Amino acid sequence: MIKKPLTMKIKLICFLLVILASCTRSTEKKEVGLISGKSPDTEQSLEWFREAKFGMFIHWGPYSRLAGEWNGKQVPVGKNAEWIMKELKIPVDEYRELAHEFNPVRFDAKKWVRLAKTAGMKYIVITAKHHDGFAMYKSDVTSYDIVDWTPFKRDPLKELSEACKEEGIKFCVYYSHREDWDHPGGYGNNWDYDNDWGSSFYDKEKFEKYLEEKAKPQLRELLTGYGPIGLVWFDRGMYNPEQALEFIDLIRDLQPSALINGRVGHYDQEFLGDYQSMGDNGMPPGGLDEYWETPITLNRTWGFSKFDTLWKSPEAVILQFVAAVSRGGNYLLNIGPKGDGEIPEVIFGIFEKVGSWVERNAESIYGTSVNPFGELPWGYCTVKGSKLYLFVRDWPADKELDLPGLQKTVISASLLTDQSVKLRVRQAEGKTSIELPSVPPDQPLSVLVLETNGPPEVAPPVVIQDASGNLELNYLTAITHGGAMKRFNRKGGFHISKWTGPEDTVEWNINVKVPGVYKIITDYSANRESEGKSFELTVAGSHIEEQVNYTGDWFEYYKFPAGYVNINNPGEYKLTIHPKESGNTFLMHLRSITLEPVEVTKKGGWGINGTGN
Ligand code: JFZ
Repeated sequence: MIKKPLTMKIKLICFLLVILASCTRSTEKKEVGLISGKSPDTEQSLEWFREAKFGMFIHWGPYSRLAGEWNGKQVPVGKNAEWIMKELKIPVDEYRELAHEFNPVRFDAKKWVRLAKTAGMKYIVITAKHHDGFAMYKSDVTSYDIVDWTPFKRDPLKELSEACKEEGIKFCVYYSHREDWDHPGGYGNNWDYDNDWGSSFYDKEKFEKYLEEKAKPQLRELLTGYGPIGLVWFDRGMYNPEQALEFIDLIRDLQPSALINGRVGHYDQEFLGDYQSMGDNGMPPGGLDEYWETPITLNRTWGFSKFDTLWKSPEAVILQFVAAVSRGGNYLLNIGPKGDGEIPEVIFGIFEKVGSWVERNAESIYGTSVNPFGELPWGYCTVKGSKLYLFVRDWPADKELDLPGLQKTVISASLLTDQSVKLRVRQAEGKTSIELPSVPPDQPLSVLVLETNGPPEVAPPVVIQDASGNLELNYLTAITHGGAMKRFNRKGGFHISKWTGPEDTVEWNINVKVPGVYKIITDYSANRESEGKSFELTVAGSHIEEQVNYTGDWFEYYKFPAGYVNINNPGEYKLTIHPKESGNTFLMHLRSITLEPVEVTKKGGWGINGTGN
């Protein structure tokens, strides 16, 4: 037997160890990964994202030259012009011919990046490959890319990444990893190929061939050829979490600090990635505990359409942007450049006006945290350190602005855009009111800055009975502790979850005007792993222990009675709920708890849960 030199042996052992480690890491991650796919770098990377708040989304490709029309047929306004190949069932060969003529000679990367800066945007997400399968960069994986397939012969992603670097803008890429209407193994083309697959039915061999020979190699090209990537924006996520994790692993290995959006996995499942992605033009009704981003169209399409001129006004953009920031998220505003590389003129006007408002109010936007007051009737709020920024949309006729529940002393108050204008503040019995000038100094939002004696604290919300005497407890008024979180899911909507142990508690303050017996109804969803887990609910001296019912799947919600409570006296009470034991699966996805008054006819020796208070 040939004696192998020592180094060879060591190399072999090391190689085997690496393989072993990656297997265990991935299985271990798979275990945990199925919960989040997050990496240690995520929190750090989320810092720039949380600071940035405002990004430019760019949908640009061969569909931009068609501008919503093909062969005299139009993509209906309101439908996505970038979907023209599928909307009008353009055969692959014909679409490929059309792509041959894509030649955006008026493309100017610096001009695009400067437009983003004008508006106050801090990152740019460009479609490297959309559902049509065409690569908007020089790809060696296929010749179906802008350099090899068109007369343009330039790499717009290279030029954009360099322009972003020069201007200090984060360069990010969009990649349609599941949907590809050009590749015979991609999802979605049911007019050339029978690939209109779903979550359960798909041609595994064909799809995995597409993943191995196109999607993954192209993502590798983007992660190794365009410098630091701020984030990867996946879309129409993988139905199979394992496959989604393979894309996450690729990014963690090649660019560990690159963020991954919440559409790497499918939006109807437990979300993977580093932050939650709202549905298109989605806006949560209140603050979330998990960081999120919403993609927004400037008109009603992502790709350029010559038929869609329903542009948002600068005021509408500013209001929506501030609503997103005050609810703890980022605002990713889209542009659809034309096929010649020019950006529709109207967009410059909108971005200029948005940008001048953002510039004069920048302190109240970048790096701020979520509004602590819950939704405000007159506008929005953000926080930074011991400063509160109040965005007044509806200027009070009596020039008095009420701020409910502030539990810190206001040291100073002024207009943000003219801090020489000091505002008088009265604080009594938990109420804070600010005396305003007669006319609003700014439009569509005037910003006030209040300095408090330390980071602002706010009295927790109190839920009052509705017209039918019910007390509706949901995520908007919940106070979460430990790992319990207010979350969103496209299928599951707004709910509370991520609680795995007794320290992960949720509580509500309730004000009961009508004493009596109340039925407690919990509305939640739970998968097999959570079935039978115990939770404890306490209110008005009643202590209830219940077991979780299996509801079929996460986001399949059902209402379950959890017992009765007898509230003898009107007043404020605290209702708390938490898992009884520790575990590593979520207790449930709780949508709401309702306390419903129950008509009871009293008989001798009567009592509920053996308590009466
Ligand atoms: C997808 C794409 O199909 C579309 O072309 C565009 O790129 C957009 C940003 O994303 O469309 C979606 C994705 C998700 C939802 C709706 C449309 N959603 O979650 O409701």
